[in-house]
Amino acid sequence: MATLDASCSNRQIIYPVQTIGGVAVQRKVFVPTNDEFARWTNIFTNTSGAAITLQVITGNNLGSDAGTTIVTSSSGDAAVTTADNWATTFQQFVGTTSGDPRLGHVFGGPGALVGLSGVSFANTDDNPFWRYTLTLQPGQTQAIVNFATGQPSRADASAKAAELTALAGNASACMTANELAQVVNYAAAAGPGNQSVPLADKRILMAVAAMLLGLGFVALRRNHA
Ligand SMILES: [Ca+2]
Ligand SMILES: [Ca+2]
Repeated sequence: MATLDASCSNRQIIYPVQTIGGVAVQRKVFVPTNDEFARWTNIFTNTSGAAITLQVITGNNLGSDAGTTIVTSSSGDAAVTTADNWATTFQQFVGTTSGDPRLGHVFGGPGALVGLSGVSFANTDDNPFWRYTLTLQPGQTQAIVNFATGQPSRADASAKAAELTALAGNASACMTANELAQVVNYAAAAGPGNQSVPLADKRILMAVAAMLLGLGFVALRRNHA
């Protein structure tokens, strides 16, 4: 059963560890009171005696349905690729306004040890997903952190997404030094050792994050922003 993180003023939900094919998996979800984002920390520990390479894949339901429209990405274009650190989307306007917030999706930070190994992000599809490939030595732990932000304007969504790639300040609140050291998809977090080890054991692991963004971000409206 999930519990609230008392050391984080109950602003973080801690999910129980599940073991999947020799990997212990745990998720923590944090929503601050003083900023505009949700943070997913997914923690993977190799509990087996051999190296394991796994694919970590997010699953998303943005709530923007067939109106899903990509605004931009960290490279400055509307094509989301594995080279991007973030992307922003919104639900295409009907009439003069959209009741949905503009969304920012943060995959990682520049210069990180581990970037995206795959991404599916397209207009009209509100179920985008992206993938990381991790290699864990026996006993090793690595963590992947993602952020989502809901904002009143497209420009605000892009600005907040770019800010979160630093994984600093509010973005790293309620993470221990040990947890930050395990994060591999943000350079600022340092991350554990290198990954240049032969792939002894290939497995597929789907970490499905149900990012039901609409639930978290209501009452944000602005015409054509
Ligand atoms: Ca919607
Ligand atoms: Ca791009």
